[in-house]
Amino acid sequence: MDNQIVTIQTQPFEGQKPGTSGLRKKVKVFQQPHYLENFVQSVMNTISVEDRTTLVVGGDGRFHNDIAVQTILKMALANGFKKVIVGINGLVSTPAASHLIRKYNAIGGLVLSASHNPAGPNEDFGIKFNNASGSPAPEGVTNAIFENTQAINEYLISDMDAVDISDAQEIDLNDMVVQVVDSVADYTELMQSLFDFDALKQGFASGQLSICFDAMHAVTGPYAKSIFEATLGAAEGSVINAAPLTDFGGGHPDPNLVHAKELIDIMSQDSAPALGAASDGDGDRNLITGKGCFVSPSDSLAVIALNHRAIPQFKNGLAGVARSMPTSTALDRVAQTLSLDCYETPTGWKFFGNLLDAGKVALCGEESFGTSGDHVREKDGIWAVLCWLSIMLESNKSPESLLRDLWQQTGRSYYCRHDYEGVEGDKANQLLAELTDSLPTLAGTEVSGLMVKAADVFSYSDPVDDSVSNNQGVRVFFENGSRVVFRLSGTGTDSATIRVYLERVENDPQQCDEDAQEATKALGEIAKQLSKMEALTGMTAPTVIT
Ligand code: VG1
Ligand code: CO
Repeated sequence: MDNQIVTIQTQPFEGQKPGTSGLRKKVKVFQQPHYLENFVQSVMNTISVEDRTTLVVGGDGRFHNDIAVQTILKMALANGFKKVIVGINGLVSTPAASHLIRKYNAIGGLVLSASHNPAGPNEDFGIKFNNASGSPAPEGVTNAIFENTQAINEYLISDMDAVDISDAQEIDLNDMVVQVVDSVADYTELMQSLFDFDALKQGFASGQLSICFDAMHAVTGPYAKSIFEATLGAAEGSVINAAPLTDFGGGHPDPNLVHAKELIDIMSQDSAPALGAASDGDGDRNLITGKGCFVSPSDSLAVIALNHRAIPQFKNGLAGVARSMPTSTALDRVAQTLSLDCYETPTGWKFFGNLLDAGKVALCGEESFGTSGDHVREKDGIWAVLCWLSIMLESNKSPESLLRDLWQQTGRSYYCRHDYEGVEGDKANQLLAELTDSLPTLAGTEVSGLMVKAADVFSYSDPVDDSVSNNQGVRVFFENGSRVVFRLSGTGTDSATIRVYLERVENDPQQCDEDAQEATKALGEIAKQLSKMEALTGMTAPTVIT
């Protein structure tokens, strides 16, 4: 194929700073001439010329995915990459992308996704760089990428025609090979190597297992159909909303109680299957529910840790476990019971990468519906569902009774997250700043009947490379074991979102049956009071409660 490498003059755009999980902006922003190209060149500039071997590219299929994939192919060629692995039609879920990077020994990957954010011409797009271990780039790298975006004055691109990526095939472009892969097949094979598919298949055949999996019209539909229906024999129709759409059907593919309402309704009926699950836009998040029984993500993580022996991947034991700081301490209590090391990291999967690479942990999770093991370096929705199915099969228990076992053995963390969305950026920053200023005198004071034990701003020292990440959220601990955490979201595309995380620990097994939202209501009021929420933002109640 004939092509010329062209050097295009450009100027920096403001604000190309990767957030919690890559660069996320409105599609309209990404559609500006040079915008995507500047960022991609800045990523490539951080990879030395001799390291430009294999690159993985793929995304969640949202609007603009196809155009971005072709742009990246042209830039990879122009920047001297030898090979690009791309999913058929540019579709690859986030965990599957992490797997492809590892499987094909790539130097890294560009993952196109804004996760659960809505998609379409007026909605969101995103891009992030994952390193050679398949992990979202750590802060040192994202900072270097950002510095590049601030100084960039040219990028390299080929003028070749669009590459046909509609079928699994190898295309030789002389200087670079484009290998189009069936990532659904690759990922199915990976899951097969981690779980006992024969046993699960029998579980479905005997009726002990049944599932409703809501793919929310996003990228996991084909993966879920391949694994649950075609391979494990779940009834046809077990996967709902299975066709990926560029606008996710106009919905909000965020697997939580608010947005996965269709699934929650199915699971509240008498005819509900044994397990209900959903995943998000890019397939890294998961929601777990039994019949009329929602499992909070923090509890899901703790149940998987407690029952890890039922999961073939962990049959020889767990190296250790980790959770993000706002995630409930249910995991810590399980870790203590099982004598496992337990790490606490800042929000965002990139902080688990070093711990996983160093073999210090093999199971990680976040309160935001993220769970995964050491088989990839991303959270992995379908994997978490397979963990639950394996545990249910071995124990012959429902999600509800597995939850009760957890609470009986280790007490319950009543947990809730209150999101205050649509806040003006300045006001959100002011709220956090004033709250931070109030911390030194908070310990020892009483707020609405609760004594404050300690309060701080969370700072993380990575035990592997000693890098330090400051300012990772405000924590207020109370004498009775309750905790309130405040932080600003780093994944939004316009206004700010203040996240308030509430946890109340109940050690009495007889007192574990309350509704979580009710049980944390008083803490929510205390959080509002402490942060002067109403006075500073005008908001009297959260916009989303999960
Ligand atoms: C949110 C979650 C965080 C998660 C991140 C990316 O970040 O809180 O736990 O890792 O999204 O997940 P933030 O900064 O908005 O709180 V995903 O599935 O959106 O890639
Ligand atoms: Co996601």
